[in-house]
Amino acid sequence: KPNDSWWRNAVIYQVYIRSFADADGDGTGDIAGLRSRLPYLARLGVDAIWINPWYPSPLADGGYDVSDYRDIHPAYGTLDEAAQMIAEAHGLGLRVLLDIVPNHTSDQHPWFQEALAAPPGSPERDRYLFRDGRGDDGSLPPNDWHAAFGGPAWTRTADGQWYLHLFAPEQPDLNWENPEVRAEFDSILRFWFDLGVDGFRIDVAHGMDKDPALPDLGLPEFSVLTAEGQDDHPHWDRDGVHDIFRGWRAIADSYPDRRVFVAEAHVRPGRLADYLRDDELHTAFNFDFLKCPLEADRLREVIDRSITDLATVGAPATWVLSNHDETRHVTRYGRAHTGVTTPLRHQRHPSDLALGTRRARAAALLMLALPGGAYIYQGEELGLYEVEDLPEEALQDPAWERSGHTVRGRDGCRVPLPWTGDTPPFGFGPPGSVPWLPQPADWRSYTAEANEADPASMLRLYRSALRLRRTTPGLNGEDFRWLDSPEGTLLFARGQDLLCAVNLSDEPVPLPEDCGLLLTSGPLDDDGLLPPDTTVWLQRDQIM
Ligand code: TEU
Repeated sequence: KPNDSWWRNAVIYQVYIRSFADADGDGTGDIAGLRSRLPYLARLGVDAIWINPWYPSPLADGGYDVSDYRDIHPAYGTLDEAAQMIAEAHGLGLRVLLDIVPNHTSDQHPWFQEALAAPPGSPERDRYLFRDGRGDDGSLPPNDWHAAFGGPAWTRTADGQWYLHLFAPEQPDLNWENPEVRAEFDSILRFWFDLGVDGFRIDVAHGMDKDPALPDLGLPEFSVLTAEGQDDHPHWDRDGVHDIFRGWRAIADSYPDRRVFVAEAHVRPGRLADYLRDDELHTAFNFDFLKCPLEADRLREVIDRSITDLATVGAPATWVLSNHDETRHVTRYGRAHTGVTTPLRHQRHPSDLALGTRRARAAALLMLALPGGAYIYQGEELGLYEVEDLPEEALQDPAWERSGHTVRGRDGCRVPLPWTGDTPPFGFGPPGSVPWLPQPADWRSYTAEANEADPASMLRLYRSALRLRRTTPGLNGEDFRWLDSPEGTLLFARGQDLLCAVNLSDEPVPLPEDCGLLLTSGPLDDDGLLPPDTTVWLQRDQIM
C-alpha cells in the first residue's frame, strides 16, 4: 500500500484519553497509561489511533475548550511523553491522529483573555465574534442563534458587548475571516506534524465559516444539521470552509509522507463529498451510518448512498457505530427505536442489554466487512454499554447544567475503561484510585481480562474480524456487490469469494449455498440457519 493512502481502508481506534488508562492514579487517564496499553491496541489489529483533545484545558467541555494548542494537559503528561508515545506507536505499526479544535478556543485561552481586556472594535476582539446587543440598551443578544448545550449562543461581557459561542459559553467561536486566526492554525498544524503526528480529526469542520452579517435563523432550537432545504445557512456548512481546508491540505501534503485529515462534519446527505475533493480533506465520519436504525432496507440505502456519493470525488466510504458524543450502540440497539442516538436531544428509553449486545456484534461484523475505513470507539470492543444511571453529582457534560438538568448529556459513554480485576477501578488506575466517573460493578465481566478469557467475547470477535480483514484479499480491495437475499436481510460480496450476510428479520434464514463459514457474530441455529440479529462472513467455494 502506498504510504499516502493507508487511510483509505484503515481501522482507526478512538482514544478518549481522559478515560483510557490512568498510570499515576489521579483518576484521569494519561499518556503513560496509553503507552502501557499500546501493545493491546496493536494486538487488537487496528491501523491507527485518534486521540481526543489532550491539550491544556479547563475541561469545561472535556477538552474541546483548548487554552494552549501547543502543549499537553498536565494531568495527561508532557510534550516529551507525547513524542515518546508517538514513536512507540509507530514502532508497533500504529499511526497517531490528534484532534484539532479550530471552531472555538477556551475562554481561558490567552487570545480570549486579551480580547476581554481590549476595547470593542480592537484587533484583539476581531479574533472572535464580538457584537453589540440589540434593544435600546443592547441588552438583547445580537441574533437568535442557539448554543449546542442549551441557551442562547451569545454571552454578554462586562462592557456590554456580546460574544458568539455555538457551544458552551466557555468556548468562544473564532473569527475565521481574520488572517491572524488562519496563520495561527497553520502554525499549530506544523507544530504537531513536526512532532510526528500522522494527521488530525477536525472538530466541527462544518462550522468555522459564519455569515459576517450574522442574520437571524428563525429556528426554535440548536440544530447540528443544516436545516433541510436551507442552502445558505449562516453558520453550518458554508462554502468558506473549503478555502480553509485547501490551505490545510497544502500543509499536510508538504510533508513527504503526506499527513491526513478526518472531518467531523455534520452535513446534509450528499454534502460530505464537497469536503473530500483531491485538494481538501481526506476522509470523514459517516454519521448517517451511525444514526441508521438496524433495518435492512434503511441500511442498504445508507450504505449505497455513502459509497456512491463519495465515489464521485474518489473518496472511500467510512463507517462508525459509536463515539464520545453518542449513546453507546449496545444500549441504542437494545431499544425499540435503534436509530435514536444523541444524548443531547432525546429522552432515554428502556434498553434490553442482551438484545443490544447481540445486535452490536452483528453490526460490528457488518461495519468491518464494508469497503473503506472504519472507526472503533474505545470500549466498544469490550462490549461496554452506556452507563445511564451515573449519579447526578458525578455528571460533567456541560449539557447537564446548560439544559437546566433536562438532558443528562454524554458522560455515560465516557466512563473509564475496565481492564482487569473484580472491583473498581478495574485496572483503569492503580488499586485504590478513584476514576473521574464511577464504573458500574458489573463491569467486572466486561474487563479486557474477562473478555480475553472468553472465546466468544466481544474482544475476541473484534480481533478475529480485524485479523481476517487484513488477510482476506476480498476485504482489502474496493470491490463491493449486493446479492439477492430474503427480505429483512443483507447479503454482499467483497472480491471473488468473500460474502457477508446479515439477518435483521425476525426469522432464521438459510445461508447461501457452497460456502464455508469464516466468522459469525453468534451461534447458527441447529438447522444451520442464520438466526435474527446475526452476521456471518462466508468464503465461497473456489469451484464457483
Ligand atoms: O461535536 C460537534 C457537534 O456538533 C456536537 O454537538 C455533537 O453533535 C453532539 O455532541 C452530539 O451529541 C464536537 C465534539 O465531538 C464534541 O465532543 C464537542 O462537545 C463539540 O464538538 C464542541 O467542541
